Amino acid sequence: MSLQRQEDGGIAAVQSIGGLATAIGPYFKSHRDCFWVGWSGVDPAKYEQRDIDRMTEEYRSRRCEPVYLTEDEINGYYAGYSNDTIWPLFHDFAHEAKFEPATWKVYQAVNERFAEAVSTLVHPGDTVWVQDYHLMLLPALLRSRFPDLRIGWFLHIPFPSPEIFRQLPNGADLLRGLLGADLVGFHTIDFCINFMSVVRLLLDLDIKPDGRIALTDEPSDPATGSDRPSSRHKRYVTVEAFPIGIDYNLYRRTARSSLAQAMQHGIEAASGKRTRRIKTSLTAESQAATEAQVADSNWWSHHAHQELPELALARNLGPDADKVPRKVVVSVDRLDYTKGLPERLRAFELMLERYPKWVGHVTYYLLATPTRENVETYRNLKQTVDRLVGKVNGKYSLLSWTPIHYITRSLPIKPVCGIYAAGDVALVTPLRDGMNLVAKEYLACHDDRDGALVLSDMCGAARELTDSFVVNPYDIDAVCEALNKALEISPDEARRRNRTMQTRLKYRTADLWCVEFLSTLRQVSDPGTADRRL
Ligand code: GDG
Repeated sequence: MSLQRQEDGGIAAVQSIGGLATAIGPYFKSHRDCFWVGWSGVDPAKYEQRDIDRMTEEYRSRRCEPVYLTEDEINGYYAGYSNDTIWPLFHDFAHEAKFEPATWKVYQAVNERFAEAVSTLVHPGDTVWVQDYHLMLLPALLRSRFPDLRIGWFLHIPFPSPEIFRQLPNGADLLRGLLGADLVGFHTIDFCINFMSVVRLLLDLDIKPDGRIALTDEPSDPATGSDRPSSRHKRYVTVEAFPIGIDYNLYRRTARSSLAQAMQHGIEAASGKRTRRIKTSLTAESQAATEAQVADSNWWSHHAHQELPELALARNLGPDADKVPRKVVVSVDRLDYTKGLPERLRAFELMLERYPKWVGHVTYYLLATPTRENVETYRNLKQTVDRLVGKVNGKYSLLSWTPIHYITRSLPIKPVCGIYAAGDVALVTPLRDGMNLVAKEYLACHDDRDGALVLSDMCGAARELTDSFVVNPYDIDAVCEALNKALEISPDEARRRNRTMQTRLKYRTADLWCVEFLSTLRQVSDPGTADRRL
């Protein structure tokens, strides 16, 4: 949630979009004993001091402590080091990562600002849960101020292999920052292993067989002056995987709300699933022309190389056109280069080319929510996706059918669930992703219903949702084939596959994820328990 000034001068709360907000929002709302410290989303230079005071009050009344960042700080810390250095590198897009000493300095300074903000709120023995790659220095900054804090840190994105991580000029500093925590969490075991390998490689620290990293809080022993760690000050950092879940019932219920159903029915009608068939979707005039030309075999021999899509369709399918079912493919993503949108669009295009029976019958609803528009790579990506959607639509559109419905604005949760519910197939093919909640939300919206999931092997969710059609998202051919199979799956088979995955998702919710992380944190940071684990 962030506050924004409205045209009438008032201030309104706006829901943040993205995995972190989706995952932790419900826990935060239902647990009144916690406080959220975060960037205010507001540039203080654009407001009078009394407006800032009002906003601060408003935030605090919602148990939030705002950290106000200047435009330079946002550029250096958020757009810069966080999203132009760490984000691409951690997603294996090393060629996109920029290494600029200036943004690193701002990243350090802003982490200090967060440490100050948290310091005004905590007492010894309190628990602080630091979220994500924007605040990798914060655990150590807090540890040096409050040695008795319980500190956890969770990474929502992948943690890269040592070969990739060691490219980061300030990598060792980031690791030292993280080792201020008692518990360091990732979505998957693979990311834990990467992290431990990197710690061993860059910091040469001792890692116990159970995965704990042994540390000393003090760099040297004051009694002897030696650098040998004093066992009195030994502390352990536990590394563990906590695969994040979703609020399953929220998505299941929301998909059944009247607004979501209106959206679902609207999509089904627009794609012809509910009412029309391919033949009747042509206007009478064009259909007559099509039929006359198809009947004239001589015409075909001369014009086959320049046939209109309607003609190709009629020729290829003939009377069987009516037998091909209408289907809807959906996807929901932030417009981010890690989500693999261009590759996915190429696979969809290939599917239309290789399986012409789907032309006129499969409509793709692509919700691509704008994000990080102040980073150049994201603006370029938007242009690439615009162009590809235009290309496919230009190449395959019929008079009354458009292959891709492309929405580039953020929608409220009910229409998003309506889109999920309308999808016979969800195409979720990130090139790299920590978890990917969209795959899970789709399955929740198809509770007790058919619907097929095509899922990238490169996301954490693929480790859990093994009954989906798992594909390599870089392999356009494989995605095309998986999409075709998913479109052809029988309802019984789809339900059978979904049931196993849904059972898991129903149990492993976002709320349980929070509870498990926090109880593990309590356990590993309790000196008595920690000793027993030695
Ligand atoms: C990070 C990691 C990890 C998207 N557009 C709209 C909208 N969304 C919601 C989706 C979903 C969320 O945003 C996206 O979650 P993802 O998990 O797919 O991806 P990231 O934002 O990159 O999240 C990711 C996650 O953190 C959690 O740890 O899974 O790997 O990258 O909830 O529904 N929601 C609404 N309107 C939109 O237009 N209401």
